[in-house]
Amino acid sequence: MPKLDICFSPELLHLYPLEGQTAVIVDILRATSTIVTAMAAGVTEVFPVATLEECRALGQQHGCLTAAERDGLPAEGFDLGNSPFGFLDDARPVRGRALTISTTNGTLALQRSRAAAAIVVGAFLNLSAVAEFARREGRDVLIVCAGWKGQFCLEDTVFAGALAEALQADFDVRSSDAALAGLHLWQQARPDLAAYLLQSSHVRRLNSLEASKDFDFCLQIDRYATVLPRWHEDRL
Ligand code: 3SL
Repeated sequence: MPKLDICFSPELLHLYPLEGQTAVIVDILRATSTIVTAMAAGVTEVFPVATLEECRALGQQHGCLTAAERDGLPAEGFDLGNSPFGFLDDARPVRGRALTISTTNGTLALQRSRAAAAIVVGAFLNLSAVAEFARREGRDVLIVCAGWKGQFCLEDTVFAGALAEALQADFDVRSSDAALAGLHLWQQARPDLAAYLLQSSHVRRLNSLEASKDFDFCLQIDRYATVLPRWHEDRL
């Protein structure tokens, strides 16, 4: 039976053999939720990059939309920040456009996971699409939590537990303490996900930055149940 494990931070990735695995990259608040929303809104392809300079350069090279965030705030000089609502605004239709995006932790986690055999973007918004993909591929799964500047994040780990639970009939989700911890946190959080995650430090950070409506949006399970951003060469 293939194994499922959780890497709590990109800083720990050197401890995990990514080769041959399916990597699910998670930054619930907000990068992976935003990427899923962008694709659901009709963005054709996404170039996730680590630095603002790359984001700017790729935007010019491909003539695509640019989105960037640093420390929870939209970075200056880009079309969009990192709010999913930026892609749902009728005044700025995104359908048919390509996008390049750079965020503090999420796009970095994606870049650092590139040794994996398959890389997909996971969020509560597309939980079922990710679970189905992992089942179909049948490889070991590593859920990579983007965390916050190298540190553990509650919301990413709770999502990892939800995915572990969805896959527990087909994957060994009990031989790693990290996966067990994710499952336990999800079981605690599930009865009232929003109330549970209100305790998280990033939620407090976002509230203080007046991005709290993004919080409720990003916790919707399977709003985009068939959207699956998957890495191909240099883009999703
Ligand atoms: O770090 C990231 O990738 C972001 O998702 C952080 S924020 O939610 O935009 O603050």
